[in-house]
Amino acid sequence: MALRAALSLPSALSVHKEGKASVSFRESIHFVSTATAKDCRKRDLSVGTIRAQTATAAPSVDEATSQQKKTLRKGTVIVTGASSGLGLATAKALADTGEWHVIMACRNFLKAEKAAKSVGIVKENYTVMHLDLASLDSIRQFADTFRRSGRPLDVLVCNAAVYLPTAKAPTFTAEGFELSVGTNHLGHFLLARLLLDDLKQSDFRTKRLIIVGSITGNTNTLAGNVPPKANLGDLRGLSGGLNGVNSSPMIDGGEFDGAKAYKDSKVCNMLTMQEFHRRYHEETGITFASLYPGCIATTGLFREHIPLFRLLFPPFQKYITKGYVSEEEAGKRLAQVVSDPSLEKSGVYWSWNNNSSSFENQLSKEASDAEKARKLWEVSEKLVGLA
Ligand code: NDP
Ligand code: PMR
Repeated sequence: MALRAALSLPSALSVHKEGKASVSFRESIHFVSTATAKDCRKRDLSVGTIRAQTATAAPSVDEATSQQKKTLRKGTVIVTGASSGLGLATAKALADTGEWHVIMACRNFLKAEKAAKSVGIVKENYTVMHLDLASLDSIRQFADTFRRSGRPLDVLVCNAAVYLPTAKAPTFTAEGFELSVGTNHLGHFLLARLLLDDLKQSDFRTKRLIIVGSITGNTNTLAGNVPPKANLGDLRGLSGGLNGVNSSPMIDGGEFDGAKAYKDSKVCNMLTMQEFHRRYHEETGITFASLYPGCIATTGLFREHIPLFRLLFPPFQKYITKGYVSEEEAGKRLAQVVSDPSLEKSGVYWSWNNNSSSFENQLSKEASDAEKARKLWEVSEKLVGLA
């Protein structure tokens, strides 16, 4: 009964202490290339030139060496919100392969550095860069800083999120968007749009844009039917600027509800991935994907929830719904979506079954509504200053 109450009842209490991310990882450090980013760029350019000139001829010694070097170059992956939970576990899983350099795009620089050290990510395999998704200026600055670093971009993972289930009133981003949708959707929307050209230029073996979704935004599931349910309506609140002053802070124009705002933001994430796929996959060859990594009930996502919820949620998911997954396992799943050749298909919402094998999942009616996705895209680009 207590469990049910904690899992279903909102509370006036809110917890500001961070949930502990207890991640235990197998230490496996592989070969690490020590080439600088500039070296990578130079090499890639030369590979491109040689390829174009010798399209039908047998490979020259130079070309063979360049091709070899090209496959040896590490991929560069940006992971937003890599300072805890899923983002950190994914950064660790990717860095440990020795094949990836992870840009940890985080709002708290020091926390991210400490987190990387605490899970043992080797220094050569990551760089922390500042990114606050609740500020459009910060996002633009991040894109500039990343470009100035000289690294190519091969994969972008839009992972960061906030969840404010106990908030009684809305809070806002620097530009005055309700914080959950502003951070989880609008911030990532601008970031992904700004970095699309960089992704296009990648000549790595794979180039991907991944936006983390969730089961709770999908009303074709039991989890997605726990109230309050996601519903974007006709986007009237979003069209009005989501600012709570001359428009509602909720996408559908309704009263503020923090849990619903999060679930709505996840629907936006899944719609955005599909709209990217429709607009750009054929032209660019970029793989666009979303996923539900499983219920990672121990992460910092629940830091604002009441203590009883945080106590009971992990055993509830472990023993009752059986939807629980550890941070380490979830990190491996997202790392697969980043890197695994068998998950190259674009436009897919990935999920995993109980024996941890991936499958293409079905999205709810709303989360696969192409017309809504197009409208969401157009309204979002106006709000973030792209149109
Ligand atoms: P965490 O709270 O552990 O991680 C969220 C990350 O987002 C943190 O690194 C946090 O930074 C960062 N973040 C929050 N706001 C901003 C901002 N304004 N700018 C930059 N970074 C920000 O949660 P999870 O690991 O659980 O969540 C990761 C993703 O997984 C989310 O997209 C979530 O929706 C999704 N997901 C989670 C599930 C779960 O069961 N936990 C289930 C399904 C999907 P900081 O460390 O500074 O707070
Ligand atoms: Mg849910 C198979 C059942 C299932 C799964 C996989 C989840 C995942 N949840 C399930 C069922 C239920 N949940 C049921 C039956 C209840 C009512 C007791 C329930 C309740 C519940 C609450 C109160 N669940 C929650 C909450 C949250 O606050 C979490 C949330 O909605 O955050 C937005 C949550 C979650 N349940 C999940 C997952 C993955 C979450 C985390 C949120 C997310 O990132 O989507």
